[in-house]
Parts: sequence; structure tokens; C-alpha cells
Amino acid sequence: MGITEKIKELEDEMARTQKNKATEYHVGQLRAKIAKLRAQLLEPEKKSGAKGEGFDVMKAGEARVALIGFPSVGKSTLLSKITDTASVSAEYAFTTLTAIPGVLEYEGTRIQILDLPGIIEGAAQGKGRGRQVVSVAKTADLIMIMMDATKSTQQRQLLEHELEAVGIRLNKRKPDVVLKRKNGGGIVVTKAMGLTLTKIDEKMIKSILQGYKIHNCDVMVREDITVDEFIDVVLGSRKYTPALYCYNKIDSISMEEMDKLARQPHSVVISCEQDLNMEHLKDRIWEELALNRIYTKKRGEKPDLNDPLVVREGATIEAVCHQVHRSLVEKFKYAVVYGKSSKFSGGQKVGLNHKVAPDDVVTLFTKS
Ligand SMILES: Nc1nc2c(ncn2[C@@H]2O[C@H](COP(=O)(O)OP(=O)(O)OP(=O)(O)O)[C@@H](O)[C@H]2O)c(=O)[nH]1
Ligand SMILES: [Mg+2]
Repeated sequence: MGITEKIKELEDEMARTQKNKATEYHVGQLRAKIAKLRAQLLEPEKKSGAKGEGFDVMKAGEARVALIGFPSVGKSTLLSKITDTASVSAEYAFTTLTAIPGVLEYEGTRIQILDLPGIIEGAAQGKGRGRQVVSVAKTADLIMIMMDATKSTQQRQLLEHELEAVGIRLNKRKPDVVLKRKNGGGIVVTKAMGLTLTKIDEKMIKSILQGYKIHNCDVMVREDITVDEFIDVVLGSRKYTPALYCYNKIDSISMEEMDKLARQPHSVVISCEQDLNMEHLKDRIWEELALNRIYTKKRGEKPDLNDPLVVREGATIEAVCHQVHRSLVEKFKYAVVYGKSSKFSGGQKVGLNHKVAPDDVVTLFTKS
């Protein structure tokens, strides 16, 4: 029996099983088994394909955004609009057959936008070019889920489902749980002080771990997690990626419909054809990427405001050093920061652990 059939069998069993107190641990184990098989389903591809990424595209710029959506929603039209690359668009489905990279210039930073073939239901299982598309999605810093505003809102769930199936978690934080494998001593579950677990209990945690043949392990739970979140932690290899839901073709829907879509979280409405909301879209991409621009300056000189460094939100001086040069951290003595993260207006002397704020100016001092 192949993996797909095994998954199907377990899913059928789960559907047949009445869900109540007596069966909940059994159901938990079934879910863990399905998750494990799904992960296996994706593994062989990774090993056999030397490229690993599915499509062979180089990363470029400060961040990568992947355009994921059904055929003909306007992904290529958008790429041609907001980047310097032209990607063929047409009325028929599956116009784009490979990954086409373009660069979006945003206030001195470069963001790579990847136009990808449209995916269909069952993509994660290998329908169409789905598997390649979703594996590229795994390499993105932001996934832009592109939809046709004139079509049913069901598109969104279907796309989310395909991405979830390959282990991508959209707009979610990694669950705050730490697993530590040991050689003996059994499974010991510890909860953060004052935490009550409402969606999972100690017995379920143990039963899932045993399902994965983990018999000796310290588990530290720091938040009220669900069974599926715990399975994610055990499986590891999950990718937690921000997502922006982009509804295109608003030129063809009513104001009321548009308003409803625009009010959803992490959503933006546009029309490529009528050039509606394009600047707002670029701002939103930048916001969702959660990147900060900072500037470096040499002692006694003015900072070059045309040449920012791009770091993640919450980045430290250490990350800034890495951006400047790989070997800089070893030579680092101290830094002086000016701007929002500085306690004093004349600049503050800080170490590697200091967190920078947007638009800070930093001078790095090294050991001679
Ligand atoms: N009404 C309307 N049509 C649009 C808009 N943007 C794109 N289109 C049309 O939608 C069709 C499909 O556009 P593409 O950019 O090829 O779509 P795609 O998502 O790249 O499609 P695949 O490559 O097949 O996955 C074309 O006929 C476009 O002219 C828009 O804002 N409004
Ligand atoms: Mg296309």
C-alpha cells in the first residue's frame, strides 16, 4: 500500500470514529500518524531532486515573496506591474509554467517577487506542478495568496489547505513548547507557572509521543496549545511564514463586496487592470515582511541614507554586523546607536545584544 492510500485509510478511520471522551486519545494518535505520513510523502522529492527547491531560482534582494494562487487570478499581471520583469499573462489557465522572478524596489530596498504557476486542489499531493510550487513557497519570507475577487471565497480555504498540507503554517507563531529527548526517565511534562491546558492534557501528550516511539523526553509547555500544534512541535520541520491575502480584480465587484474583503485580517484588495491600490499593496508587503531599515555611518561622517541595511524586526547589533560582513562579529568592540533605540539623543554605546529600531543609525567599532 502506498503512502497516499495509507493516509486515506487513516482519514476514513477518523471519519468513522465517533468523537467523545473515550475515543479522544485514539483520534489524537490517528492525527499524529496522518501528520507523519504526510511529512513522509514530501521527503523523497527532497532527496532525489538535487535542486531541492522544485524550481531553480536564485534568491535575490532582501526578501522573497511567493505569489500563490489558482490559475488566471492575475499573478503574472501583478508581477509585470510592480517589478521590472514582464511575465506573460493571458485569459487561459496555466499560462505560467515555471517560476519567474522579478524585483520590487521599495524605498531603497529590493524585494524579490516570484510569479509561480497556478495551483489546483490536490497540489500538495503532486497534482499539476503543485508540489514544486508549494516547495518554493517554503523558501519565501512572505506568501502572497492571490485570489480572484469575483470568485467564491472558498478559494482561500483550499489554498490554505494545500499550504498547510506541506507543513507551512500561515500567520502563526511557533508554539511555545520545548522538547528535550533523553536516554531514560520516561516522559515528564512540565507546564509554565499558572498555565491551564484546555485543549490537550498530559495523557494526550504522552500518547502522541509514544505514537512517535518517543519514550524518554522532557516536555516544557508554555502556552495553551492544541493537539495539532503539539504534533507540529514533535514533527519539527514546520515553516512559520507570514501571509498576505490579496484579492485582485476589484474592478469587477461591488463596493460592498470589496469593503467586506478589505476588512479581513492580513488582506488587501487591488485591481491590476485599473491600477487600484497598487501603492498600498507595496506598503502592505513591506509591513507584512516585518523588516526594518537601518543605516550605518563611519565615525565623523554622515550616514548614507540612500544605502540602507535591511534587518528583521527585533534584530540585534549582531545581526547588523552579519549584514555588513560575515567576519565582523569576531572583530566587534562596541557600537554607537543614534535614533529610536538610543537612550540619549547624542547616541548610546551598546553591545551585540542591543536591539535596533527602524531608521536607527549605527556606527560599528572594531578591535584593531
Ligand atoms: N478584470 C480584471 N482582469 C484582470 C485583472 N488582472 C488580471 N486580469 C486578467 O486575468 C487574466 C489572467 O491573468 P494572468 O496574470 O495571466 O493570471 P495568472 O494568475 O498569472 O494565471 P496562470 O499563469 O495561468 O496561473 C488575464 O486575462 C488578465 O488580463 C484585474 O485587475 N481585473
Ligand atoms: Mg501566470
